Amino acid sequence: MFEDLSSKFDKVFKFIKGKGKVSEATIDEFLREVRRILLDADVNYKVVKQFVDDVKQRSLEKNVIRSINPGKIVIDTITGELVRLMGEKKTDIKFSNHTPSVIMMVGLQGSGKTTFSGKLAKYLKGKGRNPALAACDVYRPAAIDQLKTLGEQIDVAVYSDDSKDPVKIALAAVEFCKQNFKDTLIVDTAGRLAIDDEMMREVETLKSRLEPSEILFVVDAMTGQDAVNTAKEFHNRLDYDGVILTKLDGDSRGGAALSIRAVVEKPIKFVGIGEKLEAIEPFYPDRMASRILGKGDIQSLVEKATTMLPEEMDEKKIQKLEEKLKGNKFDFADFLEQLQQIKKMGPLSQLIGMIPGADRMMKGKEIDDKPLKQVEAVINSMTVKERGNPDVLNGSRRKRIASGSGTTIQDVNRVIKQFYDMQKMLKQFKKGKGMGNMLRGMGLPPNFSMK
Ligand SMILES: Nc1nc2c(ncn2[C@@H]2O[C@H](COP(=O)(O)OP(=O)(O)OP(=O)(O)O)[C@@H](O)[C@H]2O)c(=O)[nH]1
Ligand SMILES: [Mg+2]
Repeated sequence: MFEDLSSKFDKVFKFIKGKGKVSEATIDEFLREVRRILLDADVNYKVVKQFVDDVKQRSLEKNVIRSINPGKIVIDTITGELVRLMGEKKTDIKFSNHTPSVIMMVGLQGSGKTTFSGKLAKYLKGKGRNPALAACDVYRPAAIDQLKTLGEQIDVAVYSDDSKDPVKIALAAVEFCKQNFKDTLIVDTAGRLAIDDEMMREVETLKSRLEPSEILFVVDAMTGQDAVNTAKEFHNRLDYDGVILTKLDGDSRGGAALSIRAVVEKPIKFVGIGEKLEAIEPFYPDRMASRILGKGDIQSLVEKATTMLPEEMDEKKIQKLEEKLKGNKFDFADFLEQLQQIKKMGPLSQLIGMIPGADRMMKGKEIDDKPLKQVEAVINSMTVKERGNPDVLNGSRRKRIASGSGTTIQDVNRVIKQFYDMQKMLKQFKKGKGMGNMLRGMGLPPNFSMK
């Protein structure tokens, strides 16, 4: 996410960090560079101007010119201003005090409304709510089926009928919720290629008839400044409550994420970071700033791991693992289990982005889950005896495993080395509690930095 932006900031930060003392001219030179970086990232030019002016003024207020550590002052100010730009605090979904709370999705065609409806339903279900979905896109022939398929995947009821009238469908869905004790109704609406009056009237009518507790404007982050413009137009007509930024997993330059809040004064509530239903994250301005500045997002990583642990790795499993480690019995079967844990957390490319500095390190490199799959294939080609006693893996066994798993001897050797590395690392965690347990569940190295 935003690798380009991060590496440019990194470079310009190095410039200012190297200065013992600065003049106002140096600050201006530095800020001109910052301005260029933001414009290159497709941030709205008015937003950029305000941002740069604010950073300058605050830095001067903090006496940056007299300071012996001007770099720190400027960088801290930029960090703070980025957070402010994106809205300071995470903003939650609002629910009404009668049921069902209605959450309505609006946005252009292909922005990700239907996908996000599914993601949100799954997310809210995980938070203990009992949602249903309403299929109000009556124009695109496959739209209803698309939502139904999503609903099936997450075991959430989808209300649809063939009345061809979105308002009627939505009102009937509200009744459906009341009868079936659903506390939340997520309404998926139809998109258009561009803003047109008919679509706007339709969503306006839906708004006035449904009185949603929340209208979410869904927008594709990859569309940059266009995203900001449509956000504004929708806002003028609908006065929605929050923005959903989708496709942040693509090579979005960051412009939409950084401009939208300032332009429409509505918070970004969630981001979509993939096509899968679990690829949703609440939007935390401070964490996003941290990612943009290449400092990673340890908090989200920790949350991902800890929210996963209770169901995936219960106390018993942890205890069993601990006993195995004590007796030096951590074997390939356990290794495989660890790998599966990591896989459950989502695609590697997503996790990498949360590790400080890793985005930049991996820049331009293809991050795929293939190596993980290869490791799995290798372990799967081992006999039970081999999994339990890795030490028996001599040359001929390795050769057999390679041909059985469709890999090479080198691949098998690498997997075996990784296994021993992991075994070593886990031993160091033997007595570790809390963070240690968590990292162990994730297979991260013990010297993993918390900065
Ligand atoms: N990579 C990525 N793809 C996404 C994300 N969200 C949605 N998509 C994809 O974008 C495409 C369009 O998504 P939909 O949810 O159908 O979009 P929509 O707004 O409902 O589109 P219409 O119903 O035609 O208006 C699909 O192929 C989705 O899989 C995301 O966060 N990341
Ligand atoms: Mg749709």
